[in-house]
Amino acid sequence: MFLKKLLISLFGLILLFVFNPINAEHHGAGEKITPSWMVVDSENKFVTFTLTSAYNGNNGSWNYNGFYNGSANLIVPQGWNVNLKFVNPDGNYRHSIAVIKMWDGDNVPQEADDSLVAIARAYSLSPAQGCLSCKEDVKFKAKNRDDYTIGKYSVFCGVPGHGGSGMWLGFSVKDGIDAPFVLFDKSAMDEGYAKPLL
Ligand SMILES: [Cu+2]
Repeated sequence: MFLKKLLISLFGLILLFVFNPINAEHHGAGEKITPSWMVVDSENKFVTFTLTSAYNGNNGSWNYNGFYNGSANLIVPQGWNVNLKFVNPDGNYRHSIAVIKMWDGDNVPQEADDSLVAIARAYSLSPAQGCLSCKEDVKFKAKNRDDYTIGKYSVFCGVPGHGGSGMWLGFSVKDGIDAPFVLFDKSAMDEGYAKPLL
């Protein structure tokens, strides 16, 4: 009996060991994609992501390129220069982008002004106000803060209620990779979502 229990425990431990790395990766999960809206200039260590807000009806149109709830995670090597080419074609709803620190658990901010921005210059003008029918190049260097080592951020719509309702993408700055990429996590999207821009 004891031996049986021991064996079951051991088996459980082995299962945990085998499956845990997958679970641990869950937050950074997804399919690696090379979307049309990402342009990489390796020679100059420069990456451009064109992010169109209200791209389609997903999440009540509160999305970027059709992605929301972190379903796209932009991963950039430490030290690269980034241009988030923000486009809001919508004439009725204001939107913005602000790169803010990833929150813990469910503590998603309801709005984000420039005081929440986690990487120098990584925000569009007055992110809590947003803008209508507007474009802005948001250029900054992907550099982790000294006081903040996990490298996980969010590209967030700062307009009150938007980011808090899912209008955000993941953004990570990583050491040890030599090119940017995007992870698409379909499981973060609602069932029946329209195709995001790939
Ligand atoms: Cu918005």
